[in-house]
Amino acid sequence: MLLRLSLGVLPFVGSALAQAAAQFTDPDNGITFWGITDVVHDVTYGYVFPPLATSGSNPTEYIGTIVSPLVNQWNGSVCSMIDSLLVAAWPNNGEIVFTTRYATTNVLPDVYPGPVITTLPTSYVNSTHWKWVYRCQNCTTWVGGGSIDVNSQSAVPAWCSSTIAVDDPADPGTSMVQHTDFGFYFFPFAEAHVSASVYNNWASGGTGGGTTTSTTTTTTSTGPAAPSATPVDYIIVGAGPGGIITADRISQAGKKVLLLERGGPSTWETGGRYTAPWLEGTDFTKFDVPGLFESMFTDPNAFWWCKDITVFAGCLVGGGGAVNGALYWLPSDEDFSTSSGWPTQWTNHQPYTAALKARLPPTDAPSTDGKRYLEQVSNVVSQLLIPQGYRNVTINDNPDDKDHIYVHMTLSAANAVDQSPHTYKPLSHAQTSSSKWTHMCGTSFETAPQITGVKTNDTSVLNGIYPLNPGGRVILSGGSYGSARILYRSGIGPTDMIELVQGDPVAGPLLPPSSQWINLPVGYNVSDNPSINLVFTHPSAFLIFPSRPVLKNIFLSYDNWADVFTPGPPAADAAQYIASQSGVMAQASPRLNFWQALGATDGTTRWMQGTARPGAASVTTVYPYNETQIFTITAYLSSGIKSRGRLGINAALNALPLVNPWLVDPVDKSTLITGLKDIVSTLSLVPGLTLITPDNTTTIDEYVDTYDPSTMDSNHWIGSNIIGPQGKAVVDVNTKVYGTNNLFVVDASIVPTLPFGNPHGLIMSMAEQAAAKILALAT
Ligand SMILES: Cc1cc2nc3c(=O)[nH]c(=O)nc-3n(C[C@H](O)[C@H](O)[C@H](O)COP(=O)(O)OP(=O)(O)OC[C@H]3O[C@@H](n4cnc5c(N)ncnc54)[C@H](O)[C@@H]3O)c2cc1C
Ligand SMILES: *[C@@H]1O[C@H](CO)[C@@H](O)[C@H](O)[C@H]1NC(C)=O
Ligand SMILES: *[C@@H]1O[C@H](CO)[C@@H](O)[C@H](O)[C@H]1NC(C)=O
Ligand SMILES: *[C@@H]1O[C@H](CO)[C@@H](O)[C@H](O)[C@H]1NC(C)=O
Ligand SMILES: *[C@@H]1O[C@H](CO)[C@@H](O)[C@H](O)[C@H]1NC(C)=O
Ligand SMILES: *[C@@H]1O[C@H](CO)[C@@H](O)[C@H](O)[C@H]1NC(C)=O
Ligand SMILES: *[C@@H]1O[C@H](CO)[C@@H](O)[C@H](O)[C@H]1NC(C)=O
Ligand SMILES: *[C@@H]1O[C@H](CO)[C@@H](O)[C@H](O)[C@H]1NC(C)=O
Ligand SMILES: CC(=O)N[C@H]1CO[C@H](CO)[C@@H](O)[C@@H]1O
Repeated sequence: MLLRLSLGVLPFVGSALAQAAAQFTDPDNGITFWGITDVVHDVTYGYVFPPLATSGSNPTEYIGTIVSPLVNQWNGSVCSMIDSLLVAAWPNNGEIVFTTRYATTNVLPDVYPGPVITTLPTSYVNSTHWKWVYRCQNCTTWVGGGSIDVNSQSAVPAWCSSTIAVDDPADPGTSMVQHTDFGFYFFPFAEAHVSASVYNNWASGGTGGGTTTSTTTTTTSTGPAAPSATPVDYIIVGAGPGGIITADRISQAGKKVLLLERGGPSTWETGGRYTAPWLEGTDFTKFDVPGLFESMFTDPNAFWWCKDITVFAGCLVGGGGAVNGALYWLPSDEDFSTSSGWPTQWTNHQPYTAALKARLPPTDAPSTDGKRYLEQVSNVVSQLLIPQGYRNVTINDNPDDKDHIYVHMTLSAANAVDQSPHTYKPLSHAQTSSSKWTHMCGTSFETAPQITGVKTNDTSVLNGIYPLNPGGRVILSGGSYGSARILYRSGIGPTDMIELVQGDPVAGPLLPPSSQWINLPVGYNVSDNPSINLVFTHPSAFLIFPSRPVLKNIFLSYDNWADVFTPGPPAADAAQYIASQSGVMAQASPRLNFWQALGATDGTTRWMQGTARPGAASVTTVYPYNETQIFTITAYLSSGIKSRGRLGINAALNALPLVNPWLVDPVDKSTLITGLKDIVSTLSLVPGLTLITPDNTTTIDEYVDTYDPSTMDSNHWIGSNIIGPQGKAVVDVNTKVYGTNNLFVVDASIVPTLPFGNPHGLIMSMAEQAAAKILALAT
């Protein structure tokens, strides 16, 4: 099979960057590696470095590890890759054979002689696994000027594996096939250093514990000189769509509000200055320009992702709203109905949705010249849909009309500048009580049930605590994963999660005594749209940027959006955007969206959303195809989904899915299959249109059966702090956490069921309504 995978992975089409490294200790030797265990093959990769060059010796080496299962005597190779330097290994007759290769082109890489590798004594092959612990010297810089920045906070190394055995397993210089699978992960090189004495002990085969030299963030301030922070009426933790809107509306009502955001600024207006080289000298950051959306997933300096959440989550001002595709659908009545799980008091959403619409008007033609660009995909896909009875509508004119409609992609962007949710920003920030509010991580709450303040990692205030005025309230808006974690760290949630916090040396001692823990289903009931990609070719050229990059290495081929950040779009498109915010860069990659109701065998109705865009993140076909002709339809199952999963934390307090929520319910799966078959049912009516993934050697049923569940992630997580009745839910009708007097949650996590489309429109309307309900409560 020809397998083309690209780094240009869209959030709603894949999750190649979904993992973040965490620290773990090898029980056989005490080495504290940083790394990951890839979720598909269960292979662990880790690295630990000597002290930073500035403070110690050995700046060019590291100790690495690979631990791999021996599934079915599988003896394919596994590799660990930093930039283009690849260290591959495989078992052979009870020993581990390894090689270093340097990958520059789309051919088999040559053996690369520079690195000096020593296998350390705690390596072995047992009946189920092989484990390799190795010292790699002369491994952090290489010919051609490449190097690892061992002080970087967010590098992106790769793992790769092949299920095909190397040609001659005894020979390190053997020829080997291209790796059949790979992934990337975030790696904080700056954290993964130990002292010289500890490193040198391990590097010479010694064992025993070591402590990292990196500064561990502690949440308590010990300085007696730190002053108490000024109390406020409301502390809102998290500046995503939920938190910004809530802060804005509550401060507008005259309350004194402190908004705390763990990340830094994003758009120009919020103080962000990170931008593409072609935008230098303008007031447009990466987060302002809709057309840069796909570069969120290809930029090696991806500081905006939360590094302690294993799925995509934005940790910066605007949260997910600053890094998302800004697809913007106003909620329908059904989205806020009791049958969707909302309490009766929430069904009158219209005034709040109208307030949102007035503040953040949707547009399906964001380019300031009113034109739409690169519409070939729309033209082809509408030819596919019209014979199925689809109608062309303007979606946000009538959000209740969703069956068999197709629409232009619709953005929350005013004048082709990404506005979500930044139109709310100036008001709220002008009215926060503190000029200092970013880079502040809320960690837990003081003294439930009556919360008196929020504990943060800010060492400049007494004990890191921001206090409330009498009658004050805390509103948690940290997102589906972030909010759940703060609750666990405050003793609120299922016991198994709080016990993990108890085991943490920093967070454990800050927990209240177990008699004060509040047992609520925090993290249960989560839902996310399962999404499946269909890839097509059509003779229309979909090439966005004619200057395709050279293939970077043996297994990565960039899709066409990869150029948008650097070197940038063609000069004329760049100039047009800078001069008048018009043209190709005025919108994100999707072009056409469509919806359809699907009757299901359990007697209920489920809905399917389709999103079409030029390019593809992954193609699997036995036939050759023309890369300039590919486009993707992502089909998501939306309203009516029954499947639920669970999220939580691990012992490192990283937040992660514990039980995947995609297609758990068999009727969800069969209904999505029906929808996919409907999409392609009119294929033969569109001249020149070919489905290449799955191709005609694979049925839709087989395709869905073998689809990697982790790539069904749509980043639309909801439900971890579900609203509903006492005993079943986490927050009550006013979004107050059960068992507390003054702790509220306003973010995606309270939403009981997924709406018709991408959720941030619904989440913002929800926040408008929640702010009104909270303000209406007697203090
Ligand atoms: C890559 C991606 C693409 C998406 N595309 C779309 C799309 O096109 N259309 C759409 O409608 N939806 C999209 N979504 C989903 C949408 O962005 C989210 O549903 C939405 O952002 C959720 O809003 P929220 O306020 O609940 O949480 P978030 O947006 O996650 O915001 C939470 C905020 O809280 C901060 N925070 C968390 N913990 C703490 C703490 N302890 N202390 C201080 N601050 C903290 C975080 O840094 C973050 O800023 C996408 C999401 C992602 C990740
Ligand atoms: C593993 O390698 C050995 C030696 O080359 C070979 O005989 C065996 O068939 C391989 N096993 C698999 C499952 O490929
Ligand atoms: C490190 O590797 C490079 C590249 O192969 C080589 O030129 C250099 O001599 C090596 N340095 C040492 C100290 O081995
Ligand atoms: C083999 O090694 C792996 C990795 O260290 C370990 O998890 C596993 O328990 C070992 N299996 C046996 C049978 O000893
Ligand atoms: C729907 O029809 C209108 C009027 O002909 C047209 O301007 C618009 O582009 C069409 N929308 C789509 C998504 O094709
Ligand atoms: C608090 O945490 C944030 C987010 O992790 C970080 O940027 C900031 O530097 C931390 N502050 C302190 C004082 O450690
Ligand atoms: C690929 O498709 C483009 C656009 O249709 C076309 O111009 C080009 O000739 C095709 N290339 C090949 C090799 O067929
Ligand atoms: C399958 O697709 C290939 C490539 O598009 C085509 O050449 C072939 O004729 C198709 N086979 C069938 C049975 O339709
Ligand atoms: C409102 C709701 O559906 N709550 C459910 C959340 O999950 C817990 C644990 O599975 C259930 O008991 C609740 O009924």
